[in-house]
Amino acid sequence: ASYRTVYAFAREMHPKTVKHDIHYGTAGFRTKASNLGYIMYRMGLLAVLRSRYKQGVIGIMITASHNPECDNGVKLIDPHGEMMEQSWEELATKLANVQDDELEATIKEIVQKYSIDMTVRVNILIGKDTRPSSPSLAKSVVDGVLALSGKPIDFGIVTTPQMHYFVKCRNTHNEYGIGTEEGYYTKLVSAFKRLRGDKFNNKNYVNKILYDGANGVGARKIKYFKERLGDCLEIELHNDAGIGTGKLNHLCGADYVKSQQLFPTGVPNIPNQRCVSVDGDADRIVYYYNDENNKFHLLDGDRIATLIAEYLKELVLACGIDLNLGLIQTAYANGASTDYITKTLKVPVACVSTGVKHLHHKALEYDIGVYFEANGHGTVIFSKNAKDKLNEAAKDNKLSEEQQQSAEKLLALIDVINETVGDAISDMLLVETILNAKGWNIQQWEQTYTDLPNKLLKVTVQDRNLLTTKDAERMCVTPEGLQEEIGLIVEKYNKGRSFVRPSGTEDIVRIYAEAATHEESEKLAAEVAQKVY
Ligand code: 16G
Ligand code: ZN
Repeated sequence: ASYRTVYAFAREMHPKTVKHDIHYGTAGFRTKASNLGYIMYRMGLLAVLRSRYKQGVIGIMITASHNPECDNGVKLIDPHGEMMEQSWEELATKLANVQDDELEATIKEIVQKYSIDMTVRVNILIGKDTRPSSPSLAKSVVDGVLALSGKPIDFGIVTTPQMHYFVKCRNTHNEYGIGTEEGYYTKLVSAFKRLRGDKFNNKNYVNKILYDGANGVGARKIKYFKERLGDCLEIELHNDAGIGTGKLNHLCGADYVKSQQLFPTGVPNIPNQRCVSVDGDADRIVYYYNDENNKFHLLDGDRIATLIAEYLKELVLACGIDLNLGLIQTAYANGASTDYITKTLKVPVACVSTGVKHLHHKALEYDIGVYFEANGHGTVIFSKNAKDKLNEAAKDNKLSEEQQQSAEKLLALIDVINETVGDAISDMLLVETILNAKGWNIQQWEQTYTDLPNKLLKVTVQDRNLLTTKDAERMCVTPEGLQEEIGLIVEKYNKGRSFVRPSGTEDIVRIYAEAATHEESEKLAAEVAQKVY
């Protein structure tokens, strides 16, 4: 009987309005909000199926991250708090694109294929960002969940990483943390305070930061942290415009700052002042400052990753436990950062394809896996082995006091970190902890290595899928001959490196180039772009 409801609901309230197919891409479905009603409804249906199949709580996040305010999107979160498994992305695409009257048959197919017991009672957690379109899209999701007799639990406006955290907590019976907003703030803030102790300032480190909330959910949620952090860390909030002002991500936020390499609007320009920007759903963060000559300096995901990896390596050495630490990057990582990590820090680096799920997956292979995309999305994950060993070490009186304390510090760091996915605010607390521990200002952090100048271009092509790549997107396979041509161009440049890949989120091809000087990197990118047309 519930299948009938599915169709009736679809026909009457959430009819398919878009003719062409849309795909569950790197970050779920993402397009103009006005085209998403039926997609949301169908993702509500899919979440119930996935939840019954996995016998666990599934999350749905409604957001289009750094995209303009008129866009929206949706992605599903698996029980471990990770992004939905890849094999089900195809099901999502299929379910999204069938006609209304094919919905019931498609659901039956999935139920049969995966032997899903449709009598299991399931909870679906729903969260949304601050976009004006989000409330009505959330209602469509709820209808989908109800149509298959699932129980929707609405978390209201939350960040993407909060949603991932809630899902993980609910599936681990609150062992990972309490699965509420309050539980989240308490976990992160108390660990942060434990690490900071009473030394709020240390040598060149000053405990004040300017925070660009991108006029989105990151601005809202940082207030809960401010209240709880008190004098321990002064966060000066900027870009906190209300819902529907059209200012979300506009000339501000992490994506703007990183891709334009510009200081955001709405943040006061104070020379040498440490600043951060988060993106529209607060899963990305970048650091930056303007110097006394008003020159802009960006410290992106690569910088954050190296800072974290270096500090974790020191602590692991200090506690004398044998844990393997690795860093995961994508082809977009600045060559200078990769050099610094492998040669100076002597931490092994792996390179994987763009997209958080690829990085996360690879990071699971280490006891401590640090992963970051250059754009500022990343986190650290710790294996069960690492956690067990650290817990033992912290209590082991045969170890020296220094060893025990290092183990304790690592355990507190684990609690500051949102292991489920990149989390802008958690990452910020982690970076602030490390800078405080080292007594560093942002300039000292920047001095660890010098970025190679780089340029990112995009070109529109007839069919971006004609371009295929291998070796973590660093080489192209088709069109035939293109890789050789790129190779010949790159050779001409001092410290040149360039690659091209089809975007997973836009109908374009992206070109990345780096070289010894700014001019050369621009010229290299332009030359390669010529070959892609
Ligand atoms: C998505 C990915 C992000 C990646 C970006 C690349 C997630 C949650 N987000 O936003 O990691 O950097 O796509 O976009 O996986 P592109 O394919 O258009 O270059
Ligand atoms: Zn985001």
